[in-house]
Amino acid sequence: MSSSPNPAVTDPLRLHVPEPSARPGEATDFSYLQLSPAGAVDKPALDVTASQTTPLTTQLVRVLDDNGDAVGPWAADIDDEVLRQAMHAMLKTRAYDARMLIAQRQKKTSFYIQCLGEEAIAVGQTLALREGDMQFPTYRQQGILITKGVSLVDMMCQVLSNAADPLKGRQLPIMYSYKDAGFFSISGNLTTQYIQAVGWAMASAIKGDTKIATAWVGDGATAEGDFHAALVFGHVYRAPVILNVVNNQWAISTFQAIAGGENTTFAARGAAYGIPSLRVDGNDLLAVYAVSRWAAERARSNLGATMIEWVTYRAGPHSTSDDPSKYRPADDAQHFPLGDPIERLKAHMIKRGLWSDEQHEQARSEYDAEIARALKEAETHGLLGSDNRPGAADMFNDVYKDMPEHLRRQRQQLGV
Ligand SMILES: Cc1ncc(C[n+]2csc(CCOP(=O)(O)OP(=O)(O)O)c2C)c(N)n1
Repeated sequence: MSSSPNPAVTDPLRLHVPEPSARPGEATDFSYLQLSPAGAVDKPALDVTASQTTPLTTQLVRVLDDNGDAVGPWAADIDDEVLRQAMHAMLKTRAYDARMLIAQRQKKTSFYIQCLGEEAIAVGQTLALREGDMQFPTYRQQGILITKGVSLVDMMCQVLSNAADPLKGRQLPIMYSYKDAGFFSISGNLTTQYIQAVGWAMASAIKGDTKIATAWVGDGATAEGDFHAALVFGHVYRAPVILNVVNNQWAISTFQAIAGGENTTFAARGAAYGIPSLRVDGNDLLAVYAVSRWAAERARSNLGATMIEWVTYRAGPHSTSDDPSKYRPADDAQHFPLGDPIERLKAHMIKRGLWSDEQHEQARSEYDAEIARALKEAETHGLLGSDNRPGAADMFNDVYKDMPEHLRRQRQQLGV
């Protein structure tokens, strides 16, 4: 009797469509996150190879433990002053978001995006960089600008698209651009900045400069082709760039599993392309700072790109146009096992004698007041629906370096 080499298939095939473990009214099972205890993950040598980091891409670098203590190999020296700066920048970022959200609800602007719960990542990395480095952000890294002390009034004028808008009303609110602050123009097209950051870093190397670039992308946007192109170029040319993936578990209403996160990690992708990669607690300011400094040092030492997956949670709606209660449990953020970045840093700083509940409350109310004052001032330059806005003639400038004939004609047709 001979057995058939190709037995008849009886079960029909089924398409697998990943789903989150919970929908509204249910409780998320966060066990998919694969957490490591604080202090448990090694700190590799700067010249580590990608394959040596492969085991680390399924672990999680964490410094702050549940008692607010800094533990393990990544807990090394962080200045008290850096911690204070980080706390102030995180509180200010949160206060800015809260105020701008209200401004949108009051119809002062058409649109806003918060970074609630993700403040530590942009703030911590910015503090680990140097003047002259260029960051290629998404719309959820306003913490970079606030850490750098960019004028709040100026940022607000962009959000209000008013007469003092530095971008002359041409861009959707929150799509900032601050070349001098090392903040590359935000584009609405997801992931385009990722490959541009690698190119900028390559240019810095070609010129023999000492500046490095940082690239930012969300978990959902890693599914774009530009993500893969960036990894290939970053690896091939050993570009001095930090490739950040902010895994906040959601891309609008889609869970990270549908972007390719099921049974793997985003950090694992970097290692597979030949880029040393780490997976890090994004709600742990000390871990963000330590790992960012390490990656920056690797880049400056001509050791090439580093990929960092920051594990965090998008605690707020995707944007002011989104209602997350339609697709995820309303109390999900409170159950996220990595907690809140501000609360965790606060507990650590109080333990270290650098901060107190009173100072915390005072800083919070001072930022609320400062931001309210800044918004009042920004509103004197106009807001949504007012006539106080950039002139229509501006609409035709800067399409090209010099205005071509057909744009001149269109401007004349408009009579401006
Ligand atoms: C090329 C492109 N496709 C789709 C969109 C619409 N869009 C805007 S934000 C977003 C979700 C992005 O999610 P993620 O990358 O996880 O970042 P997060 O918003 O969570 O920070 C989508 C699909 C877009 N802006 N550009």
